[in-house]
Amino acid sequence: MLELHSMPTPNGQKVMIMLEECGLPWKHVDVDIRTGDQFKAGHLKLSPNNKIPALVDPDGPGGSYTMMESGAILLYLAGKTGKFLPRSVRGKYDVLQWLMFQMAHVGPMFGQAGHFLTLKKEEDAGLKYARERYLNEARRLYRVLDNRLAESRWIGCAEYSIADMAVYPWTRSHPDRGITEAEYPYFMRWYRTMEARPAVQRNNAMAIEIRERMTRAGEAKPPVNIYDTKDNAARLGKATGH
Ligand SMILES: N[C@@H](CCC(=O)N[C@@H](CS)C(=O)NCC(=O)O)C(=O)O
Repeated sequence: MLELHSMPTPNGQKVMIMLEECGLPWKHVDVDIRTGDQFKAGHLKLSPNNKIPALVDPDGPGGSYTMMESGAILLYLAGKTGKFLPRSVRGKYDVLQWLMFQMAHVGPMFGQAGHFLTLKKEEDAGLKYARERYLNEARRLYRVLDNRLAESRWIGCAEYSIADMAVYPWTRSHPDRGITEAEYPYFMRWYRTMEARPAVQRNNAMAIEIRERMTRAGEAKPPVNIYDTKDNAARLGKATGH
C-alpha cells in the first residue's frame, strides 16, 4: 500500500487529492512538523530537505521507491496510473507549465504571505513592507489564475489535471486575501467546481480529522518553530551528524 508521510498542509493535501482521485489504496503516516517529526532520521531518509510530503511506493520502479517534492509526486502518480496528465504532447506541456507555476510561485508566495500576515509581532517598517509585498504578490497571482480560467475551464488544459489539484489547496484561504466573486469571477467558478468533486470533499474531511488526531498526539510534546531558520539548520545538522 502507498504511504504518504505527511501533514494536511496545502502541499500534503494536493497529494491526498490525487490519491483519492485515482482510487489508489493508501495510508497517511503522520509527520507533525509542529513538533519536529521532519527532523527524525527515518523521515530524513525519505525527504532529505526535512519537509512533508514524502511518498513511499512499495511497488515502485525496480522495487520500493521513495519520493519528496509534491509536484514530482503528482507527476509520479500520474505516470503510475495514466491519469490526470494528458497524453497529447500539447496538453501534457500545458499542464506542466501550470504545475511549475504552482510550485514556483503560488506555493512559495502564498506561503510567505501567510507567514508575514499572521506573524504575532508589533508592526514595524520591515514587517509592513513584507506584508505588503507578499499580499500584493498573492493577489497578483490570483489575477493570473482568474485570467487563465477566463480562457480555460481548468488550470492546466481543457481537462481536469494535476495542475488543478496542486493549486486548489493553496487557494482555500482566498477569503482572507480579499478575493471576491465580483473581482475574480473565473477563479471563483473554478473553485466551486473543485469543491463539488467527491475526492476533494473527502480530502477536506480527512484533512480536519488527521489534523485533529495529530494535535492530540502532539499535545505533550515541545513545539518546534519552523520559521526559526537558525534553529532548523542546527536540528538538521544534528540529525545528519554535521
Ligand atoms: N517544495 C516542497 C515544499 C514542501 C514544504 O515546504 N513543506 C512544508 C509544509 S507545507 C514543511 O514540511 N515544512 C517543515 C519545515 O520547514 O521544517 C513541496 O512541494 O513538497
